[in-house]
Amino acid sequence: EQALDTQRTGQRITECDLAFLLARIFRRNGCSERTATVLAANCASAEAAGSLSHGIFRIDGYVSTLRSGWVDGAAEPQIEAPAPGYLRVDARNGFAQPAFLQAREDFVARIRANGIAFMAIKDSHHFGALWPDVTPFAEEGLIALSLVNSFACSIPAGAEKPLFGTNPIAFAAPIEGSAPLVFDFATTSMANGDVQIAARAGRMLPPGMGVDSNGTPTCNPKEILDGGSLVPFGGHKGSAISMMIELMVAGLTGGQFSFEVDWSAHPGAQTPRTGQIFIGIDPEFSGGAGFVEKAGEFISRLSDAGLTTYPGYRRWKGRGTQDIGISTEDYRRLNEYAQG
Ligand code: NDP
Ligand code: PYC
Repeated sequence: EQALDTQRTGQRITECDLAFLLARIFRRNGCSERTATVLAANCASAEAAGSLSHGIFRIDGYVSTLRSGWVDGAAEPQIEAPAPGYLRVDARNGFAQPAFLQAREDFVARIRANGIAFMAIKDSHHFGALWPDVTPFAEEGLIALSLVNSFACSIPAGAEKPLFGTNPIAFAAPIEGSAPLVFDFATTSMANGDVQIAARAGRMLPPGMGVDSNGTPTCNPKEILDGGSLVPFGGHKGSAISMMIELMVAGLTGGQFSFEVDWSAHPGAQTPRTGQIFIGIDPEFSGGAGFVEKAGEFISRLSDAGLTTYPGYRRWKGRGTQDIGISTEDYRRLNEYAQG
């Protein structure tokens, strides 16, 4: 309430106040308390970490999607365990993160009991960063890998039309005496969100990011968004990883491929209705020298080799320490959504 009552403009706000404001927006737009809290925390933490493609920039898209009726902000997921190491979660057209959190405790128990477990979430919408999903596993001493498919906006290497989503991959592992190793990125040359941000700012992209509607390489983000396409990162290699993500996520959840997402009956919809998978491993079962100690040794060798940082370290070092700068315009818009 404090964040709303204060007539602050173009100033700094704590991550906690931002999450509070965002949760109110989600609730106002049809989300249950649980969904609102989870999505708000995800979005505020992305903004705090400087991951702007999935921070408050996304709120317009969340709101227009919720208002379009494409997603159910109050969905109640269904969870079943067809095998001791396999959890199937049906998000029932809700957001992926609350469905995941509902099954998480059971999933962790299965990882610890079996050494490894798999979770397949289907009929879910993931519109945020993945690192908030995987990082807590590493903080609990576990290894996690998560994959998500999205909507067709990336042309497979050698193909002529978009078929893959931006298909992010996220990995987290515990490191003795240091930050968990966490990487999380789109398997396209860049995230679709960053293309939209560049288009809004009137900024050209570096070469090699995508093509226009004729398949001609372009640096103009508007041409990529308007009938054009991104390309996978790293040519045929990234394309194969993106292909694996499509197959693993749609195939193992029983959900949709990115190219099957059809939101045409819901103008304003932006959140892909697909799926998410998790593989969790308990390194306590590895035997020999402990994984976490070996990981610590590995990181110090990387440091000896001249590496000054590693994925996950920057965010871990800055956690909880900084207020977030929000422009006057963004702050006004968020408050309008929260009240309207
Ligand atoms: P980036 O290209 O920005 O890469 C981010 C990753 O690379 C992070 O793990 C980051 O670690 C690491 N990294 C970046 N620079 C360095 C460096 N110099 N040294 C070491 N590590 C580095 O990511 P994207 O733009 O592709 O994706 C951004 C976000 O978008 C992700 O969170 C992703 O989940 C999300 N996304 C979500 C989608 C969805 O369907 N929900 C679709 C596509 C993307 P660190 O954080 O420590 O800096
Ligand atoms: O930025 O590529 C992206 C994206 C797709 C779905 C959610 N984010």
